[in-house]
Amino acid sequence: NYLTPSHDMLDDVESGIALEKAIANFQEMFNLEITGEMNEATEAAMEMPRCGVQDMHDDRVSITMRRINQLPYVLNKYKWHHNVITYRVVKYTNDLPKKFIDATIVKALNFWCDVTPLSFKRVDVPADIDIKFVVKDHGDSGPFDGPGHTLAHAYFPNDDNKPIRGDAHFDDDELWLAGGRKKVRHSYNLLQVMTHEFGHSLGLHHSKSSKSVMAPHYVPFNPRFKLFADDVLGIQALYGKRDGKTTTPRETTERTTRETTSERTTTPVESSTTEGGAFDKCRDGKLDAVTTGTDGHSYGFRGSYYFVFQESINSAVKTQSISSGWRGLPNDLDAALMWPRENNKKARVYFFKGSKYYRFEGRRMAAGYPRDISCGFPGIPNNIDGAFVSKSDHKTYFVKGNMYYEYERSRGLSRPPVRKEYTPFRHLQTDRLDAVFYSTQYKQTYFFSGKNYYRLNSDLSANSKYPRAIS
Ligand SMILES: [Ca+2]
Ligand SMILES: [Ca+2]
Ligand SMILES: [Ca+2]
Ligand SMILES: [Zn+2]
Ligand SMILES: [Zn+2]
Repeated sequence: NYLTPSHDMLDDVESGIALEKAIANFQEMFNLEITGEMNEATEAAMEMPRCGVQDMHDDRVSITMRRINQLPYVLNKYKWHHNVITYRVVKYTNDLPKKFIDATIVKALNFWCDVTPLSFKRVDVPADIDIKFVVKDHGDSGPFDGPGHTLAHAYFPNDDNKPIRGDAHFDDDELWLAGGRKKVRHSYNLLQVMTHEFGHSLGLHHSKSSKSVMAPHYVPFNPRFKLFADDVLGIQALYGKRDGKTTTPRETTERTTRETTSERTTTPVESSTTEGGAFDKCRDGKLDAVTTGTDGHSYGFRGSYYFVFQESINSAVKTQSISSGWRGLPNDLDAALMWPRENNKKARVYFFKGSKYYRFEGRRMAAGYPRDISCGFPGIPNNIDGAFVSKSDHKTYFVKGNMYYEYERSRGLSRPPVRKEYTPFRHLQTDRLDAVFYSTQYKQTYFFSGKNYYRLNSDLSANSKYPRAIS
């Protein structure tokens, strides 16, 4: 039984020797002095808010793995044998808006997705990982305990095929927070606890490393929360790496910090422009990507250059190299997308190329990028043509060939992809897009194809004044 909280287990142990051994195990797990007897430090450690999955287990396989590796992570005997893991939200908490909880689940799963070949798909039927917020007795063998102490628990993948395997339960007697600055008793950061529980859902036991996400105790809110090297090694020991990538989160941070320190932000307005040759290249060819920037300007990208649209869509000047204006961004982009400010989320620009995407806030690339589209935008294919937020229904659309992927920022793909004729843009006079964007500057959605660009009337009917040529 994986679910018995350790203190209950201790109560149940009848033999004095077994109790001593259990206490010694607990002390080892928490890096306490190993005495085999209860003392103040041990008691305090047992009372701290924590995960309800038990630390001590006699799983021979995992113990052996740990000895061989000499590492703090501990693996379950079983793992999932498919790479697309499904999840479902069975019951929400009222502590946070549903949209925020949805987005937090995606974010927590993405930590594991980023470093493994796994991807995660939301479904509305019983899933690998069924997620619910519940109180006290909730139908399994691990009733919750009211505010504090046990915060959540999850079930390991198992070979018994029982539907509960993989499921993650959260104690709704806790107050779940988006951040962690509120000084309310028994309030905990949801992202951190979810990431930990999903680690169990995928087959990780508690880690002995206190810095690990898989450490059994709740760690106070950390705005820079992410997987620790030990978590990455643990999950990769089960599932392998993503694309044979060897980057650990720690290496990524160091590299990004260095880049950020030496960064000299260049804005198109301040710096000198390269007109002539480079500009001509933009005039006679198709665009790779267009987007509104977080500054409200309209940007176009082609090959190794970008430019800023001026007073109208066909007067683009101030051409510059992508490497000078958007540090870290590759040439020959597939698409770009701006998600505007929403609730407490900042406006962000996303760039797409091949299987990767890049997130920018202003002109600065966020740490840890590029990431895989299959993690950050589950259900969206690689090598897309364009992406935009539709002004008419406020939905995000990804376009590849004649297929449109309707996407919700917090939940992901909202329905299977459809051909253009089944979308609100069916009157668009082209089936092949190079780039598309909603310009906050011109308050219009523009579709680019070859040397032409299009727009629809406000009721989305065909506009006979288009196409026009990109000048
Ligand atoms: Ca399940
Ligand atoms: Ca509790
Ligand atoms: Ca494109
Ligand atoms: Zn746990
Ligand atoms: Zn439960």
